Order: sequence, then structure tokens, then C-alpha cells
Amino acid sequence: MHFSARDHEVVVLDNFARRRWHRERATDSLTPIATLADRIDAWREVSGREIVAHVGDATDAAFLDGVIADFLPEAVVHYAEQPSAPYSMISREHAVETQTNNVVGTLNLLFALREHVPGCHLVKLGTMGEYGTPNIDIEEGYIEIEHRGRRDVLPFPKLPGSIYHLSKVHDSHNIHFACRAWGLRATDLNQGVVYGIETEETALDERLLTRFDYDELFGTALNRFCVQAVIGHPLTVYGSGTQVRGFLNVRDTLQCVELAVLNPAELGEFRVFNQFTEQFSILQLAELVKRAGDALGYAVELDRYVNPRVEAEHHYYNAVNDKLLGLGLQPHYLGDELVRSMLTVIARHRDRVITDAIEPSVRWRPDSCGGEPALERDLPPGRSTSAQPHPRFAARRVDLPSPVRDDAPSVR
Ligand code: USQ
Repeated sequence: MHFSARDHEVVVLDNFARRRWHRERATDSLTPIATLADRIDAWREVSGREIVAHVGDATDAAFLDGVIADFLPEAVVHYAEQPSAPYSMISREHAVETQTNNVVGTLNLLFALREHVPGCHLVKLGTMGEYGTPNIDIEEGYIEIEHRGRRDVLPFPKLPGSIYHLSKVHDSHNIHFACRAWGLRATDLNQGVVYGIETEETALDERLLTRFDYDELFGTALNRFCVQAVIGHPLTVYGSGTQVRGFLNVRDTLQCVELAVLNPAELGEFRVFNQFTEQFSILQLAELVKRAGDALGYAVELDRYVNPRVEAEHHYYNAVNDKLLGLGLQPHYLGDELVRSMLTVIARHRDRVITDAIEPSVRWRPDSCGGEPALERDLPPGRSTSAQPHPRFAARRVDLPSPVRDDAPSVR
């Protein structure tokens, strides 16, 4: 809709996987999502513009080839991936499905572009989670290294934190190779955690709403906290909450994709942009939601959960995000007012909240947590998981809340 509104000719491909994954888990978007056909009709009514839809799967080579050969796009925005870290960690089947969907879908697309439109610009949704949390500044895709007296600019080291994040690392390597070997052009948008409900276009008509997930699998931290505040569920802070991530408003994701498309990579170039606007710790987000919620009369509480994931909680984090800003990105920053407005929109849909979908149940190390309480405060007196790590996983620890480390970058 964002591109169509700006007079681009748009074709959309969908296999409705997200709807299926939600049905499988008995969860749903907070906002009601119309069928694709109804949304296209609504967009035509509201804008006078036509979006053409093809229903099919990116892992189906014949389908993808057919659409690409017919439309001959100047740019492809590739969003067709299973995007949830916890979903990919449920079971072997979910891990295999995630990597098959993501890696094979992207590989098919690379071959379709090579075959039919080698000059087309691929704009691929990557993730900041490809880098993990190294104890050095995170560059945009590449790092200059001096090693034994020689220098080179090489891909930035990757430390992905889930099978899902790994799938994006594999994609990055495949796309980079296709640029080097076949001369394709691509931009990898290494996106941080997205929050927000509305975009300029979805606000035009209820039938154009985009999804807003708050469940354990597809909901991201801030969106989840906002729904929890409205329904009176304590905010589900995992571990100490001192994990730091890059975040951005959903409106800014559209600006970023547009900027990437309008300023294409060179032929043969694999370009990486870090796509986030601010860094926060999870605890800072929870405190922000508490403040905004309390101001609206919700009595917001925080609960610290034994972290279901394996991730560093006390760590250095400073990621570069100059490239999109250099192209003209105008960030919408996070603040009390924005959170209050999210809470207000969420309250309109609160009857749709499926409360069973909120508690975390997927654990990165399932066999290490049998019978262990979900909440830190339910652990036996005097024991925290940091005091007595599971013998098989001595690195696992949950500490009392503490501020972001002194040497972490300042946060807005
Ligand atoms: N977290 C909580 N409580 C919750 C949910 C999450 O404390 O209820 C914590 C997690 O432990 C983690 C952080 O918040 O430390 C972020 O988790 P998330 O679920 O909001 O986001 P994540 O799993 O990292 O994945 C999301 C998107 C994914 C995207 C990624 C960007 O689902 O598609 O790639 O954000 S990034 O985080 O930079 O890798």
C-alpha cells in the first residue's frame, strides 16, 4: 500500500502462512485482518489504485518463476519468511519448517531473478539478530579487519540466537554469493524489533489494518507489554530485562524499505543496512509502558520470568545505524505519548485478546527446565537461577534487575 500510494505498480505474493501458523497455535492478531481479496478491494475504494495478488509459495520454484517472468519487477521486497525466534524453537519440525521456508524461498527467488530480471534490486528483510551481542560495536554488514599484518573488509561476524535468526544468516550468505557470482544486486535490511500498530495507509480504513501480534510466538516485546498493560497481565520481562536491542516504529520500517528501493545497490553489490532507530533495554521498555499505562489508569505491574531463551542478559551493545539516516530516514522516536496512543488503540480491541497466548512456554533448552517455576519469585527462597545454574548449562543465569551496564551506549 505504501508503494502503491506513491504510484508504483505493485504485485503481492502471499501463501497465508502467518494465518495458518496462528490457527495452528489457536492465537490471532489483536487487530482483525480482512482477507487479502477484501483488503485489495478496500485499497481500490480508498485510493483508486490496483494491487495485483498471486497466491502461492516462495518455495515453489515454478510459481515464483512464473510471477517474476510475467511481471519483470524493478525491485522485489522480500518479506516471505517465518519471522519468529520462539516458533523456530518449538520442535524439530518447526525448526526445519522455518529454515526450509526461509532459506529455500530466498534461494528460489535468487534463481528467479538471475533467470528473468538480473538487474532487479532485491530488498531482503534481514535481522539485527544475525549479529547477536558481541563485545564490540556492530557495524553495518562488514568490518575492516587487520590480521597478521594484512587488511581486508569482510562480513561482520555472526552470532545468531535462534534457529530463526540462523536462517537469516544463511540467507545473507546465499544472497552475498549470488551478488558476487552472478552480479545480482541486493540490500539486506538488518531490522531491529518493530513496535507500533498503524501506518499512514492502514489508518485510512479498518479493512486495511495490518496485523498486531501479542502472543508468545509472533508478538514482539513492546507490543506484548502494551497488550499486557491493557488487560491487567503483569508485563512478562524475561530474565533480568537488561538485554539491549535496537527498536523501530512500524512507520519507519516503511520509510526504510522505500529509501532502499529508491536508492538501489549497484550491480554485483550486496549492501547491508542496520534498520533500527533507538536502543533500549527490555526493562526500560517495561518501565516506559508502566509509566504510560499508569497515567491512563491501568495498574501496571512487572513480573520477571525465568528467561525461556538462551541469551546474554548483561552485555555490551552498540550498533551503527548511519546508512538509512544518511539516505534521509526521519525517525519516529519512542516516548510516553506514543505508548499511550498504542494503549488507546489496543483498548478498542481488548475483547479480542486471547489471554492463554501470553505466557511464555517455548524454551530454548526444554529438557533443562522440567518442573521449574516460570517466575523468578516462585523459585525457592535464597535461590535464583544465577545462584544454582542447571548443572548441564552452567552459563544460564538470571540476576536481580540492574541498570544497563555503564559501558553500554546511552539510551534515549
Ligand atoms: N522479551 C521479554 N519478554 C517478552 C518478549 C520478549 O523480555 O514477553 C525479550 C526477549 O528475551 C529478547 C527481547 O525481548 O531479549 C526481544 O524479543 P522479541 O520477542 O521482542 O524479539 P525477537 O525474538 O528478537 O525477534 C523480533 C522479531 C524478528 C526480528 C527480531 C529483530 O520477531 O522477526 O528479526 O525481532 S532482533 O531482535 O534485532 O533480532
